[in-house]
Amino acid sequence: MERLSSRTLETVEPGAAVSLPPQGWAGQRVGIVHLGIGAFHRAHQAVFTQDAFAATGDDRWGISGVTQRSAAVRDQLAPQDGLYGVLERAVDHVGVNVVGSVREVLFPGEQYERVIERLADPAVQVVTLTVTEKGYRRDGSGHLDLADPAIAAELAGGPVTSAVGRLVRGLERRAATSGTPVTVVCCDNLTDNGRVLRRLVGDYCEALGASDLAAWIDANVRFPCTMVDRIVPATTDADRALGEDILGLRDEGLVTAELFKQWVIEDDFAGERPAWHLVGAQLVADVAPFENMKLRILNGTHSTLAYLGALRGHATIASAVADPQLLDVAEHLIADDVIPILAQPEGEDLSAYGAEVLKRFSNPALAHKTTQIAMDGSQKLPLRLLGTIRANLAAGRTPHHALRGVAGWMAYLARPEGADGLRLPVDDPMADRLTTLVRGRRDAAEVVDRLLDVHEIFADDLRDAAGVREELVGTVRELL
Ligand code: CS2
Repeated sequence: MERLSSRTLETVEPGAAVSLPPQGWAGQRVGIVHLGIGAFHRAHQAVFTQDAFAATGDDRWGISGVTQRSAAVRDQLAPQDGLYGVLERAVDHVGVNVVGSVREVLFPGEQYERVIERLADPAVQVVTLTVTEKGYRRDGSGHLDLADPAIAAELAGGPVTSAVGRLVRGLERRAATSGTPVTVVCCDNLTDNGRVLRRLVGDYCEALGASDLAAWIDANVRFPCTMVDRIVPATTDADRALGEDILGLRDEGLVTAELFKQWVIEDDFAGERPAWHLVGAQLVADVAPFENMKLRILNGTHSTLAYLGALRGHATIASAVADPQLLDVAEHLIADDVIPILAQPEGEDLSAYGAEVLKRFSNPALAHKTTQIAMDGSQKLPLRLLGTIRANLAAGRTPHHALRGVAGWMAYLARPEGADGLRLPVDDPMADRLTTLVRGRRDAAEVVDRLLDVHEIFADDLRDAAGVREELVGTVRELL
């Protein structure tokens, strides 16, 4: 079968199941650099950007996508002239949206200098990032982790491999050349993500002793906060086969997503930006209420269902949420533990939002693996569940369901297998330490105490908070 490319695209008929990039897609100039071009970016910001191009014809916002660690995405997309499909799956719909926003893919392992030039290019007015929670390399206090091996190596003069390092080096070049202001849009699931990134950039400059650069950044670079949302599970061979059936072409860059997508962006830009606001993105003064709603309702419940679901032998989130016992936990987590401590974002009804999230999780066409969401728990737990627990404790309540989610993570680490022999891999930057502490242990109190002592995750307050340890021990015992 022929491969998707600008030439073969001409053989594809648009229709109910296929939409094509707007006329002129190949002529878009690069105006955005994206660091971390994984599946999520391709199914989210790149789609908003294509829609904005379709709505306005403004061709200044093609994307230069930068890979993180490997050349894989470049090798998938370069032979396809940057084109790829988003396979959109709902219970009663399947279709492919072909996207042409990505105008080049750079692999910094071989093209580092190109990446720096792009970041400095005055035509680039927006830099976006999706490098996952762990990609920010923060220490327990939210500052740049100077002991992180990648950061330490690059500060000692080695190759620059971290996202923050590349960003700072690109801004340094920009300051030294055109000096054009730029907006850096963090699109990862972190509380206050824009401010977090700005702090890390500041820490990096400080570690370099680059106070002039830090001052230039303060004056010329904006870091708006954002909330991003779309469920994008890892692409499977079955997805690729389905995409081929629909397009009649092979697509090595295919990504899979639900129909829903949401993007809330703090309206704080240093220069121009694509007309994302015309195609569904919400530009607001304060993102925090939206971000907390999403992280605590959606992601908190997602992680809880992932750990408890995997332990009960559910391979996917759809299967976990179809389990009445787990649905009950999810509903109570949202209604009893999360909603009472949330601020109401403008225009959102929190209960309706929670119900919609659970409905999205139940989409059986997505096959989102519990073990995929279980990844990087050490990074995700504090953002998704521990804030909820702290806020409840401060209000004098015990958040039983959020604690059950944490107990699920603990039992997942301790148990190599869930029900029905489902393997429970530990994929986490702290995997070695966490598995050495508890993998294979059967004594619930020992498992809980050893994990609660991990300061980077729990700080000291939760270990000592009244009732927390007892409740965790009871639940972990049950789960083991
Ligand atoms: C998921 C998220 O993998 C995970 O941990 O919870 O990636 C989730 O699918 C997205 O945040 C949805 O927007």
